[in-house]
Amino acid sequence: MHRRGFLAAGLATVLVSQRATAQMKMDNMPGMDMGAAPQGAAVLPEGEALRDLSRLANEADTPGLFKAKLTAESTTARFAEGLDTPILGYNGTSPGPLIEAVEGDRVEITFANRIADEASTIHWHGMPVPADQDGNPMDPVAAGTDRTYSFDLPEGSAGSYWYHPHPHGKTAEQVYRGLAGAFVVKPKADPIPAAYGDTVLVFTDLRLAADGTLPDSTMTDLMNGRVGDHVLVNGQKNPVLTVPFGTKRRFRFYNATNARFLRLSFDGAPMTIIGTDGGLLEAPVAADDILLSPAERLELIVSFEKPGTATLSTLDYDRGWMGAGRPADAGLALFTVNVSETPAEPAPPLPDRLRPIAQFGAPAVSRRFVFTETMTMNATGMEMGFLINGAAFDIKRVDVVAKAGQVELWEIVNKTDMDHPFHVHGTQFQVVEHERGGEISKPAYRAWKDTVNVARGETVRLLLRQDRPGPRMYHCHILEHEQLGMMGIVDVQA
Ligand SMILES: [Cu+2]
Repeated sequence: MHRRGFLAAGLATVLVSQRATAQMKMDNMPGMDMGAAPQGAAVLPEGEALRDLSRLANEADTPGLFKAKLTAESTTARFAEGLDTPILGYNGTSPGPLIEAVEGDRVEITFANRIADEASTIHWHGMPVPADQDGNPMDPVAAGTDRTYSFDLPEGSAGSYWYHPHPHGKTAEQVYRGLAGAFVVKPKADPIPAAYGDTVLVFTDLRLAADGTLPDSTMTDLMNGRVGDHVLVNGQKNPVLTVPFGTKRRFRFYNATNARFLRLSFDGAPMTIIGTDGGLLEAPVAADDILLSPAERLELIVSFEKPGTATLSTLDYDRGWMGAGRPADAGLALFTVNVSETPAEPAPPLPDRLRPIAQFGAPAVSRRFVFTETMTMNATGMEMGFLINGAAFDIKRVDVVAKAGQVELWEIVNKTDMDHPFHVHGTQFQVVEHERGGEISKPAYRAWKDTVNVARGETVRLLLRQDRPGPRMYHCHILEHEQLGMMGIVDVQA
């Protein structure tokens, strides 16, 4: 049988026999029901003014030091009128507070894990931090305990990073329950005119039951990654920002969803890409639409050139879906900008050159990582795996040994029926080429990235170098796939 047919048939069998036998073999998963998620039960208000993210205050008196505390704990959020939703928040909010520090700063953030009965960590996604400060699953922070993460932000590290939990077996759940926040590292000298502002938009994905609770994940969620019913921007549904016409605005878009691919266009306002995960490009690049896979970020300048309404909406993108219930992905209005009749104050133009990006030298080592998925039926139900080089993640196994400071070519081969966004901890890489159906294409621009989508049937080649020793994770950033095995450990040796 064709494999896709097998997968669909396997799923149908499981769905029919759900009460009797369906069972997935994995650690630490909450009890789950097999049915489809309740759809459209709760109505969320739209059109409220965009709220600024709260900011994590710097408690240090010393220049060059950023010192603060982040507490993860149960709290409630008011998404739908009259309903308090139990969520997890950092310092009581979801998304967590925006952290803003400057290149050259030392960062000391004490993490207080107040999640009941669950270990957690804080992973500094994309940031050049030492391995033992990076919130790996091997370094859990037990419930009720604190730990301080300390690291320096090197010169040249300005970029749009984020933070989220990474505990073994619980990452997907802690993130969809609300734990994620943006961490912006500012350069000492910024080539982007200050008049453009700097607005962080964190996209999350909410599924809300009629009673206001967050439903447990279903089998469909585990296979495809959990996709919610409402894409939120800074915790709000389709919020509104009003700007004078002629405004140029700098935005940082964060895909902090578990599994939703966001192909976006700003109807009525031209977009220019100026940066990626790891900071600015060499030169601005105009874009009609953009694709942000889970965990990716982009920095954009949007020009609001005529009075009226400019809407940021989703476009169709088929990332591969197993079984029934593929969510509608096109036509969601995420964010609305009202462009007023008042003309904007004149602002300086966007520079033609933003910064140089050094090219890597020739790689000393080439490595190949092949993604596969397996689904087998047995007497107790269905067993499912998302594998790299034929193996599911084992927290005690080192998959790759690398040498600090050495350039490596990584070839990521996706032999599955779904796209998988590939993320490497501890460094930024450069994508060299994509290959699909024998056709090789180069990226449109050179860029620093820590997450790249590897589409179905595609091979992505990238160059990277790990400069700090210690174990680093690499994994699919559909968090349910990471949890079902699509992760490995590279041990970087000094
Ligand atoms: Cu995946």
